[in-house]
Amino acid sequence: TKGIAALPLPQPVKVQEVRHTKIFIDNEWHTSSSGRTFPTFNPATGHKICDVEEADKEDVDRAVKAAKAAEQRGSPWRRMDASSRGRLLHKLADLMERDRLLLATLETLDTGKPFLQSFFIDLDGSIKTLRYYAGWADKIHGRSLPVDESFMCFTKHEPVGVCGAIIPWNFPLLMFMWKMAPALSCGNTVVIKPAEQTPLTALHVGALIKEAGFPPGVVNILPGFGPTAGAAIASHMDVDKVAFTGSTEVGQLIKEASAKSNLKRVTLELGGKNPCIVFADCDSGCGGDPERSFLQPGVENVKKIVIGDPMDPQTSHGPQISQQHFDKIMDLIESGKEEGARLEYGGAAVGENRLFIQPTIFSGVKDQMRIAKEEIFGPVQCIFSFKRQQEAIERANRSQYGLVSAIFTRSMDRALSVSAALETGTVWINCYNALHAQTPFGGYKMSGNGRELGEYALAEYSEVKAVTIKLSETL
Ligand code: TXE
Repeated sequence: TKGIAALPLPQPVKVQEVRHTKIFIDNEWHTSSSGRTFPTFNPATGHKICDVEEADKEDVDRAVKAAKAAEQRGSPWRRMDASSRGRLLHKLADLMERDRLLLATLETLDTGKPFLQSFFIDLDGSIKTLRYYAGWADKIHGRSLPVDESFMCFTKHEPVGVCGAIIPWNFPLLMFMWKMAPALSCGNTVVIKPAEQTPLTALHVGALIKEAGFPPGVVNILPGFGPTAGAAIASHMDVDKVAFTGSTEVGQLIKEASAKSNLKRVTLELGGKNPCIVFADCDSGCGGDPERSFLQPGVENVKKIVIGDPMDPQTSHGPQISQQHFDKIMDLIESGKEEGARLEYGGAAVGENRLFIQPTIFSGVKDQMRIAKEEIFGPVQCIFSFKRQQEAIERANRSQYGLVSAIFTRSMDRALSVSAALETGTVWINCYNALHAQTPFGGYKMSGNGRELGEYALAEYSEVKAVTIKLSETL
C-alpha cells in the first residue's frame, strides 16, 4: 500500500486529432452511404471535437450482411475453437490496457465525465468484463438429461447469431463491453450503435478489434442516431437479438420493433429511481447518485465534490452531456423548489459554461412530487424521511422502476430482511455503485428485461438445442 500511495496519478494524453471517425464494417473503415457526417462535442467546453460519419439504414444493412456472413456455419469465426475465441477477447483486453490512457482521455473528452472516473471506473470495468467473458468462452456447454423411456437427451448451447447493441452516453465504453464481451464469448457476431453524443471510444475499439485479429464482420460499429440507425437495427429481419441500454420510452420502441419484424430477442436495461434506505443505526452515507434516499432523522448526508475541468485529475464532478439533458435536470430542480421540497444544497448552474450543475440535495421530499417520481439522471439527491422500516420498504417499492436499491445499516439481519422485500434487480448493502463483471445486473418492472454480466448474461446470448436420441434397448 505504501507503493500505491506513492504512484503518480494517471494523466490524460494530448489528443491532437481523433483518428477513428468512420463506420467500421468487415474490419474496414467506410464513409456513410448518405454522405452525411455529424459533429461530436466536448460538453465541458461546448467545442466541436470532430465530425463522425453518420450511419443510416443502408449502412446498417451492410453491417448486418457482414455480421451474418461472419457467423454462418463454416465461417472462420464459427469454426474457431472456443478457447481461441477466449484468447482473442484477452488480446483485445491487452490492447485496451495498452491504450488505456488514450481511451480514458477520449471518454472524458466526449462525455465530460471526470478523467479519473474514466480511467479507474470505465476502463477498469471494460477490461475486466472482457477478461471475465474471455474465461467463459470454452466453458459454455449443455447438459445430459435423464428422460422418460428409452431415450437419451443432451443440450448444446449455440450462438444466437447477429446481435445488435444500442448504447447510451453515460458509460459509452463500458456498456459496449457489457454487450459485446458475452456476445463474442458465446460465438455471436455484433452490430453496435454507440450513442450519437459519444461515439469516439467505440470507434477506437474498432481499430483494436482489427488489430487483435478478430475475423472481418465479427464486430461492426455504426455511429449514428436513434430513430435512423438505431431503429434500423431494432427492426432488421436478420438481427437475431438486440441489447439496449437507455430510456424506458425507447426500450418500449425497441420491443415494438422486434414484435413487428422478426421477434428478435430483446434485453433491456432502462431507467431507474433508485432508493437508498439509511437506517438510524448507521453513521455513514453513501457515495454515488442514488435518486431517492430514505433517511431516519438524525442522519446527515454530506458530500465534498470538486466541480471543474473534467480533464483535471482533481475534478470529481463534470458537466451534463447536452443542453437538452441539462434543461431536463434544471426543469426537475425547479419543480422540486415549486412543489415545496427544501433545497439543502446546490440547485443552480455553475460557471460560465451552462452545462455544469451543482450537486443538489433536496430534503422533505414527498412521494407525489415530480422529483420523487421521475428519473432525473443528474446530480440531484432527494431525501425522504421515514419512521418505520415497513414504511420505507413500501415507499421504496412504490415506483414503476426496479433497477437498484441500497440499504445502509449495521444490522446484517435487518439488511437481509429488507433486501428480500425490495423489488429491484440489485440490492447494495452498505455500499453503492458496486458493480462487478461476475454479478448480474438488470431491472425488475419497467427498469428492463434480462440480465447483463455474470454467468446469467450467457443465457441471453445462447440458443439451447435439445438433441434426443432413441435407444434401441435399455440395459
Ligand atoms: O436516451 P435514449 P437519452 C435515461 C435517463 C435519461 C433518459 C434520456 O433518464 O435522462 O434516458 O436519455 C438510441 N430506436 N437513460 O435521450 O434516447 C440512442 O441513439 C433505436 C437511462 O440519451 O433512450 C442511444 O444510442 N434506438 C440510462 C440510445 O438509444 C434509439 C442510460 C439511448 O438513447 C431510438 C441513458 C430509437 N427510436 C439514458 N431512439 C441507463 N439505464 O443507464 C434513441 N435511440
